[in-house]
Amino acid sequence: MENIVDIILDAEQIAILTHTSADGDALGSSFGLAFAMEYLGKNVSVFLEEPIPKSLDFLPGQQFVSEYKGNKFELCICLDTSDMTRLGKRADIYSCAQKTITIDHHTTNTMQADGLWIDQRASATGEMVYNLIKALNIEVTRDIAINLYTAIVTDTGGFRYSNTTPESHIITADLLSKDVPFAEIIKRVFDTVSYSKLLLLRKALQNLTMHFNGKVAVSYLLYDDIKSVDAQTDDFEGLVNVGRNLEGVEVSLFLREETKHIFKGSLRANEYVDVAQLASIFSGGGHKRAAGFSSEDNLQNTIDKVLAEIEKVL
Ligand SMILES: [Mn+2]
Repeated sequence: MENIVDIILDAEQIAILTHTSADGDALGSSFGLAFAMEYLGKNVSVFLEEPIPKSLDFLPGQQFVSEYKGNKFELCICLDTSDMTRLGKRADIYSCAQKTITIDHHTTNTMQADGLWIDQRASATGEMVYNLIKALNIEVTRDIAINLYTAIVTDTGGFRYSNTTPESHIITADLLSKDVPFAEIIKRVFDTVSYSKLLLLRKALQNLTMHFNGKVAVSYLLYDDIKSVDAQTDDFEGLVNVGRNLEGVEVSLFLREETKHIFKGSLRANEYVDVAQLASIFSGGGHKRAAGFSSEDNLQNTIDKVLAEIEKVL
């Protein structure tokens, strides 16, 4: 972290990036860090691939979001992003920057950087950003606290996932002391469901199948199903958990046809299957109990191949 602090202190213009389909940890970490960089007098911009999802539009710091005009940055900080493909169309901002920093908690991180900080024990990148802000001697303001709280609470599923640690709670306790409206945030990110998401859930349930004596749940959404309900990117969030939460299930696989003939796969495990390992067989990655991959094969082949790999580890 010392190296990262030095690189930050040396730079004037800073770009902050996070992964495509940015979630609570991605956006909360980015905006939280952007406020801290502004406090240090830096010229800071956040570049996103897509518009901010409705469930996260309460996050302060959206004034930092800029449109990329092709300029080169002194420093680019990449957050919560395990590899270059997850930067989408913004990969050049990172590769063209004079200096780079990557801060992430994914076990499968393959990024290269002048300052590389990977901590697999961190429940969220937001935890790491919190520790960085402390190391920079910056006061945690309410705006920073709302962002980092959202980052940690979303990546731990409301402190319910096994990645939750005493450290997550200690950091969150400090954040809550900054008057964070936590009940409203929890309601917004976990309990509020859009009508289009409800329609997708109905379709996903119709497509649900069980395998290996109920140990594996598989579901999917096809491109036309998704188009027909005018789905938002965050409408898919959590659909994989429907299978994971079924009694007796160890692994849940959820596939969605993101663009015609390209499937985005999500894998979740409950107790013992390492889905990061499974996802890596299909050039994906993630965490032990939550991972993802992409497939350009057709639906049935994709399901068959993943099931064959799951069978080996069950
Ligand atoms: Mn994360």
